[in-house]
Order: sequence, then C-alpha cells, then structure tokens
Amino acid sequence: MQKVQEIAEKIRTMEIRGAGRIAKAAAEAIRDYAAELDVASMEEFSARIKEVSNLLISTRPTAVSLPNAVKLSSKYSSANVEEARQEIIKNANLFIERADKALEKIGKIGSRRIRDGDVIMTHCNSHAALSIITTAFEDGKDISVIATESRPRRQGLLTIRHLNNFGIPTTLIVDSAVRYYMKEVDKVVVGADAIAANGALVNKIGTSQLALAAHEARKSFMVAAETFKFSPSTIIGNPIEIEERAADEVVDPAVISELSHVKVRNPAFDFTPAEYIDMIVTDIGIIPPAMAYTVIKEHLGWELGEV
Ligand code: RUB
Repeated sequence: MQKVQEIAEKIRTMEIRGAGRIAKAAAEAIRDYAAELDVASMEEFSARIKEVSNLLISTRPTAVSLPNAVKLSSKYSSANVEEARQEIIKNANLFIERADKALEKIGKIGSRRIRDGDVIMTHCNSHAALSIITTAFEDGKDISVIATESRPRRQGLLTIRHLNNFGIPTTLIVDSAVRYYMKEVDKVVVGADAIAANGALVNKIGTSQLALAAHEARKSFMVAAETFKFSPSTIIGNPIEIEERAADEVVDPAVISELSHVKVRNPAFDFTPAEYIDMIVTDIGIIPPAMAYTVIKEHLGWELGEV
C-alpha cells in the first residue's frame, strides 16, 4: 500500500504528469500492488484492489486516461485469488504495452499530415503531440515549433527542452502571444486529457484560445490522443470535471493575503468544442471529432449498464 500511496502522491503533486504518463503509472501501481497482495480471502482481495483503484483515481480529476487505465488494468473474472492476481498483472501489462505502442502509432500517423516547411504551434507538454512533431522531424521534414510557456506550471519548458534534444528549431512564447504569432503557424498540434462523446476536447488551460485563434486564421488544429483518452461516462451525460489547483501556483500567497477583495482562480484545463477541431490523431487512425462516440463504443469495451 505504501508504494501505491507514493505513486498517488507523485501524481497529485505533478511529479508524474501528462495524461498518458499518469495512466501508465497507475497501471504499474495496480499491477505491482496485486502481485504482492497477501490476503486470506477473495472478498479481501476485491476490497483491497477497489481501495487502491479509488485512491489512484482520486489523485487528479480531469484526465480520463486515469480511470480508464485503472478500470482496464484492475479487471478480473476469476473468483480465485491467485488467478485474479494473474489476470490483473496481465491486463495492466497489456495496458502499458498498448500505451507505448499508441504513442508510436500516433507519431507515425500524425507525421504524415505534417509538410516540409511547416511551422507547428503546441501547448503545454504532451507526449502524444511531441511524438507527431519529433517523428515528422526524424522523417526528414524541415519543421519548426512555436511552444507556449503554459502558465502557471510552465510545462512549456519541458517541451522546449525535449525539442531542443532532437535539434528541432523552437521558439518559446508566453501564452498571451498565441494570437500574435498565429499568422506564422501552419498547424496547431496539442494533446488531450479527455475527449467527450460529442468530440469536445479537454486539455491544458489555454488550449481553447489556440483553437479559436487557429480557427480565425484558418489554420489546421490537430489533437493527438490515444483511444484511452476518450471518456465513456460522457455518453450517459456525466460532465468532465475541470481540476482547479491551488492559488499559490499562480501568485505568492503573501501578496494575496494583503488584498482582501481579491481571489485567485486556477483551473488546470479547458474545453475546446468539436467545431474547432479538424482532426484527432489516434492509435487507430485519424478521425473527425464526430467519431468520438464510435471510438468509445468499439475501443474501450464500454457497456451501458445501469444508468
Ligand atoms: C498536461 C496536458 C497535456 C495532456 C496530454 O497537463 O494538458 O496536454 O495531458 O499529455 P498536466 P500526453 O501537466 O496538468 O498533467 O499526450 O503526454 O498524455
């Protein structure tokens, strides 16, 4: 349990971050917990797996990859502890393998849509979006990137370091300069924390500003998302919760404590409606946002159950 608690804390504090990475970390945590779980009965086994599943899911509320990873990894059908343990180990490993392969596939598929000479704008730090950009570059395309800082946590600094390691010419801008530079951009490529059944995207706060500016300038807006970033529960009307993080990520608490009429809001994600999205690059191919429902039904093994 201690190891799971440590992973959960790392996800909560964002030492492990990015929707894909937290999903993989959760799958690994469940697998390792199940492998060592010493219980006297099947009831106890079920209860303990449920407990760690809930703990992991509670760490960050927006990225649907997290509950999807937990659900797919902790699946078992046997009523025998040893068999159920092996099922969980197998399912978690399958999920981890699927996640790694998905990133590679998204890179290969998405890079075909990148042209020689393209200027690509990206936001925050998405491993799926970066897979497309670095694959295109390694395929010999002469591309450059405009990367946003992504306040308040400045994940853009991770992105520019990653791109620099590949030797990709990159410009860092502040978030408010997005519209100013959009005229120089050919394509926007971003990642996803969740995609709803209606094709709406949930991603790092500020993503919808990139989408609006791209729409206005008639630039193409691509989303890179593994199929496990699609949200099954949106089919039955559940909204996607937007995580609100602490005010001290935005401003020094000492400053605010002096200002009795001021409060600070810090939403971590926002919604981009489907109409601003040209394509979603997934591990099963490029789809229009209108196909989100089909992806959920056919690729997440989702059943309606009790509504
Ligand atoms: C990260 C973020 C990323 C998505 C996709 O937010 O919004 O764009 O998670 O990332 P945070 P990936 O830093 O708050 O976790 O493609 O790596 O899954």
